[in-house]
Amino acid sequence: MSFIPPHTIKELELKANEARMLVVDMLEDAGSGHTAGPLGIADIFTALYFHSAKHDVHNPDWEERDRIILSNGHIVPIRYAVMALAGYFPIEELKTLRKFGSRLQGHPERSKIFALETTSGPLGSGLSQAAGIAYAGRMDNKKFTTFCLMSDGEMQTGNIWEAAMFAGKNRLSNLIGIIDRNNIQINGMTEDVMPIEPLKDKWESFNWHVIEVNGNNIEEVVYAIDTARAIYEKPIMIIAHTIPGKGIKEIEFDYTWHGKPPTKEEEQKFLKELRTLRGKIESTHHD
Ligand SMILES: Cc1ncc(C[n+]2csc(CCOP(=O)(O)OP(=O)(O)O)c2C)c(N)n1
Ligand SMILES: [Mg+2]
Repeated sequence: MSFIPPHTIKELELKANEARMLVVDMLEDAGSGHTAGPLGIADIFTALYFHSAKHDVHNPDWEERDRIILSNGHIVPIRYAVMALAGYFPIEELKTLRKFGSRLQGHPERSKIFALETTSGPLGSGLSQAAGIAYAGRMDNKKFTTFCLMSDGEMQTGNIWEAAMFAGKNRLSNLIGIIDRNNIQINGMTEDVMPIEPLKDKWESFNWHVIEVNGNNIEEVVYAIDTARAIYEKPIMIIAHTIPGKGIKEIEFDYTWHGKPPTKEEEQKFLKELRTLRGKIESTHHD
């Protein structure tokens, strides 16, 4: 397993913080959208785009690129923010989120941005797409990895488990799923709406290798992806335990923030909180 220098982790943490600030800003501008999910999964998207995934901003169609499939399309603001920071489009374009005619719709559309692998929004379909892409990649003898980001709410959909069976049967070790286990969905806590536990046991029984991590700890996320790449003859599921709304105390753990944007006043307050957090990260000494 590769060693990640502490200063690299710090850089990633700062990047995730910056992406969170962009998310708060763009959602307030849009006046609608999802806040809790994007903030919670910021560290994972940052780890992928700035460290773990193979991709080339100057050649988005590069055949050997890792495929990043976003199944729970509603959390796309964080993907847009991280992609903008990585140079896929101008930061100013984030202001057009959800605007008529914009490339940056509330749910991602591949026809508008080719650097996205799929269009998504209807929950539960991403893993089937990802499993098909991974299967085709193996048939073509390609070395890329297919990542599929999913939400815990999606675990309640039937299509996920068909894909789980398919990938397990075909030993798709080039497929790495990541579940945002944030415990919330649109109208409550997952275990109240429709329990999905024991989640690890479920995936293992479908012949997947399961890794559980703190999804808000970038170092853990990076090492988990490293480990996943070394697993032989099984698809891998990373269950990432995250805090919905991570970084902003008022939003953390509160499912009512699933699908509402901050007001102008809240935006200012939240940005201040994230700036304080940035100061803390900057002053942390990693030896
Ligand atoms: C097939 C389908 N049914 C319903 C919806 C509406 N919907 C959008 S997000 C969501 C909640 C899903 O839970 P989760 O993704 O875990 O929410 P989060 O953690 O982001 O708050 C629902 C029901 C949808 N997008 N697709
Ligand atoms: Mg959720």
